[in-house]
Amino acid sequence: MLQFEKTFIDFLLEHQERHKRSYNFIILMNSIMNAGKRIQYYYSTGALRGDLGLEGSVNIQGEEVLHMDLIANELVKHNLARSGRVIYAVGEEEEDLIRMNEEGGRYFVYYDPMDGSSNVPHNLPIGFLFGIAKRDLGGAEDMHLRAGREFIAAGMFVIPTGTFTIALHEAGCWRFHIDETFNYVKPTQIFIPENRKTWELSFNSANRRTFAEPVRKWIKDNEGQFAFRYMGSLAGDFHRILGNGGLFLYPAIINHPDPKKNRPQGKLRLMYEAAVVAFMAHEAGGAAIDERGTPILDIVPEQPHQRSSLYIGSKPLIEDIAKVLKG
Ligand code: AHM
Ligand code: MG
Repeated sequence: MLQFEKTFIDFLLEHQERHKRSYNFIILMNSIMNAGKRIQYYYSTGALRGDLGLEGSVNIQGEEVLHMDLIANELVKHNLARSGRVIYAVGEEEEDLIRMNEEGGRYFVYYDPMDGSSNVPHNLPIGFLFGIAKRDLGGAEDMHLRAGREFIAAGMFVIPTGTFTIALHEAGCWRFHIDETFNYVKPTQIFIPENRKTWELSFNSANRRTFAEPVRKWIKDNEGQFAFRYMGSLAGDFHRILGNGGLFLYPAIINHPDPKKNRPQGKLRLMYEAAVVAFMAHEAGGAAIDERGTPILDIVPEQPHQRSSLYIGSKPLIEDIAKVLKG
């Protein structure tokens, strides 16, 4: 018996028609899917081509650039521009705003084409993360620096695992799996589980001594209740939190023995990492805050590449740690 699974584009067509919306968002999403599939292909064949190593340059974040960073960035840029629907994009590998269709575009896209770089040489899971905001057609265009609260959608591909998860504004968080024809199929809605039995704790434990004292104390008092898991790739680690619940944290680094290595703003980038997962967590029933206890979705970026600390996961745990952070 042949089985026909609903594809992501089928799902989106139904969604847009149900809400009597135009096809512009589908056209944009089609370009993002094309980029995601290509990254999937290049990453899973990268070892054979010798493409998993360093490229030789250093990016605007001061990090060494990998061949895969460049390949993935080119794939995303090309596809976004081709859609004709994007006004500006902000990408992790690009210092400046990427100007696309300033006249006719409708969307702003914030993306990290290859997140979790330490996994790349090993071909282990990385993410392609993106957030989307919409032009305000009602007034003069103000800016592209939108808070997560203003996103209309945000999503992530976990590569080469083959999952794609997207949250749509007030329409939930949905998971798809890649099939043998490179289509993402079989939508399932994701709700972060309320049952504490499966909850996990996820952070880079080697950094523990560099965290603020109240954070260290919270970890010490609470870690015994949870299994500990850490992949070193936000997409992969957050994927587990969506499935099992619990808490992922990348706190501010303020007590590093080498003060030059402190990161009081945290490591992760607000617009295309923290806000993307925060939007998804929100649609899946979870929450996300920064080191001051401010909801990530409320932070209005001042810089496209701004960093943020991140605490994300099950609501009761976020509420609990927020008290500690605010105190
Ligand atoms: P990247 O954009 O250079 O890959 O950095 C982001 C990554 C996240 O995916 C991950 O959660 C974190 O950095 C891992 O950092 P660390 O290696 O310090 O644990
Ligand atoms: Mg990144």
